[in-house]
Amino acid sequence: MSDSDEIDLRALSDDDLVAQMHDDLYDGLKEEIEDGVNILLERGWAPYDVLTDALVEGMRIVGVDFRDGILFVPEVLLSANAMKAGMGILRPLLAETDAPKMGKMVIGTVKGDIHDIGKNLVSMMMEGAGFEVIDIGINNPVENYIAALQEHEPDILGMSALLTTTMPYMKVVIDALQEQGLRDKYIVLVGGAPLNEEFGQAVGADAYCRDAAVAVETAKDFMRRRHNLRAAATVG
Ligand code: B1M
Repeated sequence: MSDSDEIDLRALSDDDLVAQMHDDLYDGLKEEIEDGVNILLERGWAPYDVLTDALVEGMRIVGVDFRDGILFVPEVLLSANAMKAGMGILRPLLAETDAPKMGKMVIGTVKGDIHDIGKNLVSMMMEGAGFEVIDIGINNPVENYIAALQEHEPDILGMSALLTTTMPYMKVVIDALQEQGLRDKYIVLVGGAPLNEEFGQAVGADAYCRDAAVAVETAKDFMRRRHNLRAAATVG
């Protein structure tokens, strides 16, 4: 029996509940995470705050202990599943927006990489900001990206990589776009924990996005520039 079985989550203060949710995420307790998310929402928390303070911060703690060899893959998988369950409740709330469609993005995790929590979060936030998002999932070879770009004709291509061994694959995709004369058709945004600004430039992306909020702002910024360029071309 876990500690959470004895704890009445509703009796906890907000701070204690969030701390408990970090523990529950660590222990991979899906139902408790779902309950915690619902309670915070009932208490009037904004979905974005539930996401960042309770779930993302909890996953950060899991990541530290995974790195230090305290947690192992099976345990982290349970945490990831609990995180996804919580995100599942928040997704429709974050996507609820009357904003006019800002643009379209195809996003996927690169070949050899199965991490998808960060990518899913970026998708959710982009949808919430009024973008249409086509998520092509994990472990994507070049062919998948190109097929999705041709099928959906987005403004933006987003790529995610969480491993130092898979992040170079982003260059493979960008080089293929270049070779096929497609590179300039898309705004290419990259992200993932091991990346940085310099890496983004080195692989030929338009921008590196540190987190989902930055991805949204960067995407909006590039879309604004794109609209301005088109307007200028029409006038000229
Ligand atoms: Co893995 N894993 N993992 N893992 N895992 C890391 C990445 C690691 C850093 C842990 C560690 O050792 N410290 C390490 C990589 C080390 C390295 O490469 N140097 C690692 C390893 C080694 C591995 C395995 C090789 C372990 C093994 O098998 N021995 C294996 C690899 C499997 C594979 O992909 N082939 C593996 C497996 C797994 C699980 C399956 C158990 C699970 C993934 C479950 C899932 O995703 N469905 C898992 C997890 C959960 C993690 C950690 C703990 C957490 C990742 C996460 O979800 N973070 C991670 C530790 C860490 O990152 N510190 C780790 C929360 C998420 C919200 O953040 O993904 O960074 P993040 O996304 C952010 C930003 O990066 C950015 O915005 C997001 C939201 O703010 N962003 C983008 C991300 N993608 C973007 C795309 C964009 C824009 C922004 O496009 C526009």
